[in-house]
Amino acid sequence: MLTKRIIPCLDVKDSKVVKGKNFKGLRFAGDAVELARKYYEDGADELVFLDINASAEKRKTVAGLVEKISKEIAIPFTVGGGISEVEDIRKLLKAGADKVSINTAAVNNPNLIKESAERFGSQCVMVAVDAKKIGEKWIVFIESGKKQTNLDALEWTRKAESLGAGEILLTSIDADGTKNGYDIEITRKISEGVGIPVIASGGAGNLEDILKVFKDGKADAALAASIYHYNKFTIMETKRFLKANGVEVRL
Ligand code: 0VR
Repeated sequence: MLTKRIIPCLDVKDSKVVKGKNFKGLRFAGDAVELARKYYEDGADELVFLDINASAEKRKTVAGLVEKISKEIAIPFTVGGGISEVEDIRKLLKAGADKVSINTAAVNNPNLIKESAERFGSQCVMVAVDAKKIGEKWIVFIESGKKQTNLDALEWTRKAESLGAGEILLTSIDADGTKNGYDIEITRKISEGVGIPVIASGGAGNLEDILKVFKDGKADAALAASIYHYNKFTIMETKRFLKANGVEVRL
């Protein structure tokens, strides 16, 4: 039996943790190393670090930050942002990441998923899917939510799985930062549509939202940023609430 995972997310811009709404209006939310240590000590199951304005020249800075954070925590640590080739992944894994999250580059070059899974193992390869509801469909957006694709989110996650992705990180752009709850419908569709773990992301506002994404959304893990950065709840409070409501978690 797998326990459900609680995963805080550090969205990082120029080495500072930031938080916005619907991927916009980013404001300072804390120091990356301090928050990573705080979440680890508070019982996080994993940590996601997302360099949201990644670019080639920033790669070295990110690797340095990854190295610092990996020395502070003893839980699985996923790094994403601007990863576009196998060599980027090798460097980040060497710096201390346990997994990488690939988004834009996977859409532009799906073979990168296959190549990375063959080289490093599927367990290292998370495919991040940022989706927005348009009409009755959820469409995949890339480039930090700026560029709409013609991909249906469910079909894309299935293709990513077939290429070797070990996990899906599904973020609802509509829900991101709103604290109005996760997008349960698309989370459930994708959780039921693939055979690999799905991490729900975007919208967590209270403990009931997290319970709902596990119970109704069928997610394997819940990622959250706002509610933890702004100290609305602790991770331990989250886990105790989930346990009291019948969700198996690691306490
Ligand atoms: P909360 O709704 O605050 O829990 O946010 C969870 C999740 O959506 C964010 O941590 C993160 O995935 C949002 N992502 C991106 C971004 C935010 C700003 C700019 C770009 C991106 O590319 O994913």
